[in-house]
Amino acid sequence: MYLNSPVTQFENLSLTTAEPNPEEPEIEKAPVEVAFKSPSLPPSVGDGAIFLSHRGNSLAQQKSEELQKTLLAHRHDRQLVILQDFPDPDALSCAWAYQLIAQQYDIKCEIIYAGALSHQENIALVRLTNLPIQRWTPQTLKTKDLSSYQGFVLIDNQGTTSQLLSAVQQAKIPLVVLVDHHSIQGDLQSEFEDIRPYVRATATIFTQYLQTGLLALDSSINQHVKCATALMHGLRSDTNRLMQAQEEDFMAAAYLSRFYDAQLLNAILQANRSKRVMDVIERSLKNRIVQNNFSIAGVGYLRYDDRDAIPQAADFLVTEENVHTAVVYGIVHDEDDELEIVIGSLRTSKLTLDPDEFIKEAFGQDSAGRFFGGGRTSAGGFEIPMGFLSGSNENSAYAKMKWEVFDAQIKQKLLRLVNPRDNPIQSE
Ligand SMILES: [Mn+2]
Repeated sequence: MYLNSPVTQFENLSLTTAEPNPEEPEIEKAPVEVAFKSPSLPPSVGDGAIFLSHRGNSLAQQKSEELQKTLLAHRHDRQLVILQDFPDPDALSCAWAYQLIAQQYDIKCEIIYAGALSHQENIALVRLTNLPIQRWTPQTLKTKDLSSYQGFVLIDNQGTTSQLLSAVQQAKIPLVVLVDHHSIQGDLQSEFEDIRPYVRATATIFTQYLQTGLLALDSSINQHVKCATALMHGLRSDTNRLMQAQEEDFMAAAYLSRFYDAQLLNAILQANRSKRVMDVIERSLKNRIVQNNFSIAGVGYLRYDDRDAIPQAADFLVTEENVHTAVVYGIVHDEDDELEIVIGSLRTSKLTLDPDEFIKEAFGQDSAGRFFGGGRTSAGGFEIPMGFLSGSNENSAYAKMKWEVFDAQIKQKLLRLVNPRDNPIQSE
């Protein structure tokens, strides 16, 4: 569900590299025999391995070995790496790291997402690093021959936040690799699985894979430097600029610091917010209600490309005095207004509040038993499809009425948890 991304905008096409870029050079494929390390990954592989074994991080070592075995078993395959519809820096950077690792085994990965790159920093990240990502809308999917892929991969998500999941499942493509740090969201079966909800960023997990020798980073290879920079950005953004980082995350950042480009990271972080994003933040301020230290704001309708204004507004609302948790939500619609979805983000500084539990409790499950959202430490999100009620907003009175109903319903569900009432009989 991820739910936790930042903001966006790219009507200015020069800003976006979301479309597949046929010129994107395929990375040179090293001969498989040379490229992979011995399957047993001896501790002598790279000093990172020693680093980790000092900490007794045998899980990272063991998972790296398992992943390597899986990759060996899938040499020469073509895989789809599916990200959440609105990918965040953690997802983007890890997918890239996976692609670089996998290509040593002559596995050709295409990194795809269905929604939009919706945070100014994500657009800058993709543009400045030439991050090899492609946007596949459900329409794009129809033009693709899915039978040419032997497997798919989920990174920093478990498929619940991607419109593409059902298509690859229908095409009977097997899930080969699943790496995530969100709580378990379903019963997906994956050949290789590494889900560590206590790790703050998937970038930490991938950096550990690199450290244990799955890919030897080389500062003289431009692409490695850019990928390390992307991982550093992913790690920082999922740990609130390292403020919520724990030892493992700091160790990963320390390792990346040998390779990353500080100036490039700085350029990514300097990306400015668009006016439309600023407007959504303004609406969230105006509309917020504060109860029991929760700040709740509905922001009405917003465009797909501005979807990431929601978590940014939540980031801002949670900074108010006496507020420990902020929830911001709105109805996001695509260009044709055909597809509408309620999207919300939660941010909390309250250590005892588990965003995953809170969101699952507040919104429950859909008819297929899937939760509408979930979370990780300090952040969470939800997506509620509007189905039959989507569209027809040319009638503004209708659009307004529809928003009011959703707004009231979401508020009720949230307030039920914010002001729990043990006694349903109200005494005046
Ligand atoms: Mn993440």
